[in-house]
Amino acid sequence: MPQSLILIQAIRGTQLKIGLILLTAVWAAMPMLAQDQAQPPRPDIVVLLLDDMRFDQFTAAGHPYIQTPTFDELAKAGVVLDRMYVTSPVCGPSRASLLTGRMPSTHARVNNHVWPGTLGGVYLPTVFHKAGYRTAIIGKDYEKESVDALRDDAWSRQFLMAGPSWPEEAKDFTSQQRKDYYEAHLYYDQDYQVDGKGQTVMGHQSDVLLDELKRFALESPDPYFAFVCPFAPHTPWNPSKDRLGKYKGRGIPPRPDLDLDALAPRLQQTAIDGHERMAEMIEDVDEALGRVVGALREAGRLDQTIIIVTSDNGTMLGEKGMIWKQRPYEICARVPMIWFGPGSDQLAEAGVVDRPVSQADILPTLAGLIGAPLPEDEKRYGRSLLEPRENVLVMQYPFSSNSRNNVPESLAWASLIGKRYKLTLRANDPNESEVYLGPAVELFDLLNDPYEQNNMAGSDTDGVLPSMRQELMEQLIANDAVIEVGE
Ligand SMILES: [Ca+2]
Repeated sequence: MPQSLILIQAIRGTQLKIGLILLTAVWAAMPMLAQDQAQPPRPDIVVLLLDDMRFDQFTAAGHPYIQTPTFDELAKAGVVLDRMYVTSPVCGPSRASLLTGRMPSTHARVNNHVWPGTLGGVYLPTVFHKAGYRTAIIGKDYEKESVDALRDDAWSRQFLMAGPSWPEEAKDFTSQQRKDYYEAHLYYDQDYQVDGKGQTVMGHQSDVLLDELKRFALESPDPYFAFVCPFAPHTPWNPSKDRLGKYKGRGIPPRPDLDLDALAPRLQQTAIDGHERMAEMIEDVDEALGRVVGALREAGRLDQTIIIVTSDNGTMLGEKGMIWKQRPYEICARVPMIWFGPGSDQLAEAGVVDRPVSQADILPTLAGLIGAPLPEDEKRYGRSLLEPRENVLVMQYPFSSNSRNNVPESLAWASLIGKRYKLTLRANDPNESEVYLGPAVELFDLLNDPYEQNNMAGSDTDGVLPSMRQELMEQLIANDAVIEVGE
């Protein structure tokens, strides 16, 4: 910074003091002011990643009975990207893509049971940490075994749900004991790992985590980045005691593709419970986030804060006669995406509100916004949301193995999703695994058939299938992914 020597006269009472003080001169500061204005903004940033929340589960998205005043306020003041897709509609691969900008095929966290030694490429909190941000992960941490080497440098604060104080018999991810432990303990009076130390915190998890965010935000010198990951509204569906039962009897919001009769009777009740309890659980998060927003407003920091509300995948609860995620349908692959605060005007102007965008784009967008450009990485799929895409890629690996060493080589299915058309190719099912089920080729006109009920693959009256198929295969090759399909 250029500096000038100037003379300061200070008069105190009758005493005249003359000092030479090294200051930035007024005339020298003028061009600096212009330069400062050109510097990228340094907003505080909160990414709130809910677990399994569908794109239609907040009031502003048209849900018939849920009440989410905080999400709605943020959506109204900011922007809603209505066509946000995850890279893969299941927790592990999706979250790893948000943190790296890579597709599952290139970060290698291809399903929930595979933890690669490293995710490769950049790692979101490290980018912010190096840019001078204080960073925090609060809640569900699903990549810890993939990024151990990076953790200490990446997160300034870790407030993680669960930890080694879990009983030994509940540590096996797939065991009945794990399921029982979840049912009994998850969401209330849980164990947390706070900067590496076990701690039991009383109260509902959504309150505990959002209160931790409030504490972290208010105590942080500018700027901070917080990655907040409640387990809500994931199963087990345990809303706060105050809200439990609020929507009992309200049932499943009607949709043309809702076919409860196609479900076994015991699953019909599960679908109904799921819709009602998830609404209650999302309201818990909304209310807790409302306290954070209120505190930031009171502290005069809300205007400088980006708040992103999104989810790692959607889920079917009776729609299409299924209870499942990991399917290519909109209700699984498309997620809510609210962007509040700095950057929202640019996103609206970029015309991406109703265009398909990828959740892998969040990291490059935020990095560009704070002036921390990412190093070149030809394996990074994500790019700035300010550069609209024609189509987005979604992929799904099989989920049939519990072995961490058994990395599947071929995809179960892959989709190319454009503004109007959506093409899905499915592989032949070698193991009769659930995620493969469905036609080998599906082509939907999302404009005229938003519930994906009329597969046009056999007719393709619009003649879009060959070019979409070619682009899909090219994108898979570019992302090191393989799908074995017939001609
Ligand atoms: Ca999930």
